[in-house]
Formats: sequence, C-alpha cells, structure tokens
Amino acid sequence: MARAFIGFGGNIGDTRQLITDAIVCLAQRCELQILVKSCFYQSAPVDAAGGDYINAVIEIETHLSPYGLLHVCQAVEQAFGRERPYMNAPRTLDLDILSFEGVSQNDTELTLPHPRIIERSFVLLPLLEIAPDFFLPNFGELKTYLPQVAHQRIEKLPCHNCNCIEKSVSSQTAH
Ligand code: PH2
Ligand code: MG
Ligand code: MG
Repeated sequence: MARAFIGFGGNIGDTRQLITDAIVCLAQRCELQILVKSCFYQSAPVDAAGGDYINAVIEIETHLSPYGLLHVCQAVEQAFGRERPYMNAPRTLDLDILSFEGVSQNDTELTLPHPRIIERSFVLLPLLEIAPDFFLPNFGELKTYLPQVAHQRIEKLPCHNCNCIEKSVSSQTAH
C-alpha cells in the first residue's frame, strides 16, 4: 500500500459541493482509502483566469499504481463535467496527484511529485494542514516554502466536514 496526496481545485459552479461529492466518489472505490481531508480554502487564481478557486487536499492509501490512481482521478474529473478548452482554463473540478509515496518520475503524462507544489499557496496550505511536517526528498521540508507564496491570496473557509476545525487558527494565512 502506498500513501498519496491529491489536490482538488475548481472555480466554476458550487466547487465546495463538487469537491465534497468527488471525495465521496473516491471513498466508494475499493482500490483506495481516504485517510485525511483538509478544510476548504478560497484562493485567487494563480497563473489562470476566472474567479476565485476553492481548493482542498486529501491523503489516501492505495494499492493502485501512480497511473492507476491518475486514471481514477481523471474518471472523477470527467464525471464532474471537466472540460479542457485551453491550459489552466476555468474548471469545475481538477484533481492532481501531488505526491505518491516513494515515486519520483518525470513522464509527460504524470510528473511526481507535482512539480509546482512549492510554488502554490493553494497546495501548500491545505497540504501542510493535514501533514505539517511533510518532507520531499528533492525539496526538503515543505513548510520552508511558505514565505515564498505568502503574497498569494488565500483564505481558509469555515469547515464542518473535516477533522481540523479546532486547528484553523494557526493555518489562516501563509505568513
Ligand atoms: N489550478 C490551476 C491554475 N491556477 N489557482 C488556484 N487558486 N487554484 C487552483 O486550483 C489552480 C490555480 C491549474 O490546475
Ligand atoms: Mg491543477
Ligand atoms: Mg490537473
């Protein structure tokens, strides 16, 4: 079994509900178990057009391969109406594998760990909320990258569905 982290994002429609439903959809798959869910974060688009995004991150355990997991994520995106008219276009739902335990690869279809994890507050904040000491061999401690993304607007939303409502104060901003 491998541990993996998946990032969710979207900025069309009721994204909070879409992410909630997508997580339920993943939870119903016998090939993986959901271990932890972050709260939802509202974030300004980074290198993209459109309105604010809603983002979240989950940790899973799976016996799928990285590509097996990618195909599950793509099937969920499709089921939730994802279209790809152009790069970084506004979207109903984006699922990105952020890291997959023990795997480092640079394929065109799937680069692991996700190459832009450290550049994005909308990934770092929810990820560090559920894995505060997250460490990647080629990057080191991810929390050390927070100052570099502190200018990216992001707000943690009140959260009733996950296990971290009490801990929200310390993760309000990237500062
Ligand atoms: N996803 C992108 C590009 N920009 N910005 C925010 N705030 N959140 C996202 O999920 C996001 C983005 C490409 O996947
Ligand atoms: Mg993405
Ligand atoms: Mg994607």
